[in-house]
Amino acid sequence: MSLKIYGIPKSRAVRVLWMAEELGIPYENVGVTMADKAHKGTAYLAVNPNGRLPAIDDNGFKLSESLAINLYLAKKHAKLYPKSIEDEARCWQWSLWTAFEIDKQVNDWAAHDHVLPAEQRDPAKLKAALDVLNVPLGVLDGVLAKQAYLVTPDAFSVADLNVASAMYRLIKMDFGANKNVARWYRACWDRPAAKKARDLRESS
Ligand SMILES: N[C@@H](CCC(=O)N[C@@H](CS)C(=O)NCC(=O)O)C(=O)O
Repeated sequence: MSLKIYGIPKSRAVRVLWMAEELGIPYENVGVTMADKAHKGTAYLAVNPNGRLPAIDDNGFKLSESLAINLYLAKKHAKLYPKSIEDEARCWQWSLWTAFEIDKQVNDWAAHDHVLPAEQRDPAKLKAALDVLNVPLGVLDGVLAKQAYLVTPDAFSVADLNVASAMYRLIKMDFGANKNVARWYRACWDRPAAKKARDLRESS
């Protein structure tokens, strides 16, 4: 198998699994976990010296950072990747935006909504996390009020995949006034490849 995707589907590897499913390429999911500290073991550190999931080994080419991996795979297989340099830059913009504006914020909210054991959840921290998260969600809503998808106005691209996949833990969120986010989020996660990735995650 030429493409190895490291990381159990319950990790951020779900983002890359979604991409691989969209591309319809063969891959092997190497189920490195955090539970047994395999992500800090010598074998995995040779793939990703940061000791974080996911990473890939594509025929000897090793890469980490889920969003960068997806940009690489989409460009390599010429699918979900724009043709113009401007749209390519917009895909980078949305991917960096995801890393800085959404990734931590989603996890902070999810921790106190459903991830932490019930007795450790704090309603005050949940509200504070929502207040922070609502700022980028409002920005996203404004963009999606004008177009169906983030970069190519009427077509799903790697930009949508990177943003929506990083929002996995909002899957049960009521987006409230952010109705354009709600519509776009459903459209992204209703894709067959997204459902496959979600199944892999939820059945593992
Ligand atoms: N920015 C990285 C974040 C990777 C990351 O933090 N992954 C988590 C699992 S979802 C991890 O490996 N945590 C273990 C650790 O930080 O030691 C990416 O998007 O790939």
